[in-house]
Amino acid sequence: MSALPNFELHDLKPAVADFRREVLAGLAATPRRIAPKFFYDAAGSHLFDAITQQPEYYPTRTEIGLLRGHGVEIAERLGRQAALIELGSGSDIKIRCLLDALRPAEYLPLDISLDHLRESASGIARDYPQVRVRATCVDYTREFPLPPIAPEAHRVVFYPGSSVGNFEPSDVRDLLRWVAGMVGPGGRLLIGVDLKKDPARLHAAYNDAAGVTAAFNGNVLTRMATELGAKLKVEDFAHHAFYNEALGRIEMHLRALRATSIEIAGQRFDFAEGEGIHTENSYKYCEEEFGALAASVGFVTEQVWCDADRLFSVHCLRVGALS
Ligand code: AVJ
Repeated sequence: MSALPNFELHDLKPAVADFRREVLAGLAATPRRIAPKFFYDAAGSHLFDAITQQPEYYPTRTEIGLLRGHGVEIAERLGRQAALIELGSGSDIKIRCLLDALRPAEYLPLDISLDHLRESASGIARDYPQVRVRATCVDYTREFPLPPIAPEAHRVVFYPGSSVGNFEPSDVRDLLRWVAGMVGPGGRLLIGVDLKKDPARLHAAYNDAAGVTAAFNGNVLTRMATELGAKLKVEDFAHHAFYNEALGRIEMHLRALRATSIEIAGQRFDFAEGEGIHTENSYKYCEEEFGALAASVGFVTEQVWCDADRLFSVHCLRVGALS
């Protein structure tokens, strides 16, 4: 890759050590769990891209439709020449829609997957030479130092894809507070939130017929084997995803098809048939429910865009004076 004058990459090394530590703790816990952020190595990021192409997986194309269809209005809300910070530089298409509409002075993508980040952010630096691109490889679910932004720059955080659904509702407040601190009073958050809907529709989105979501889920086992040297049989585990209506969330698990075990760093974890590892929650919200959550930490809802079928929502939130 030739050097681009408007591109910088900072690697804060969301280390392998964290992966090992969290996997060991998660497998020792009851119920067993692994955080969904560990899906996203290079292979996992590509599998996620493939998920977004599945006919059953409506969130990505619906959100892109909203960003395209309301680009001008969104840009007017957010204001031009912003410092645009993106949490999880997931989808190239979405950020390009926003960059086209918004023309920010700076773009600061944050992502846990280094290869994915480098590829996507350098492509953007190449195609948007007027935008200064400063990418940071980091686990943004924890606080970390942002690259310095001019104090007078007005800041906008873009958090697309309903990744906020991965957080427990109680933790969403901490995340939103942290974002509010990052953008400061008057700063804005543009956030994609998947809506509550017919459970059958939700179920289908996380159980695509081509089995891509299953492969994405299983990829965390492959990572454990290759990166941590875990002894396990990937084929002993099956993808299990369902909508938990009482809790308003999709749950994904890796369920043992037969008695099996995982050995890591001299520790052995036995699984009875049917026992699982909980790998993801994806919370769904009503529009008002999310607005109330945001308001509880001092965000003012300026506008919400939804598609005609009310599958997905994009919220423009402003940090109020009292946050
Ligand atoms: C990236 C968290 C928004 O919850 O829909 C997709 C991840 N998991 N299919 C989601 C995911 C299974 C996705 N998020």
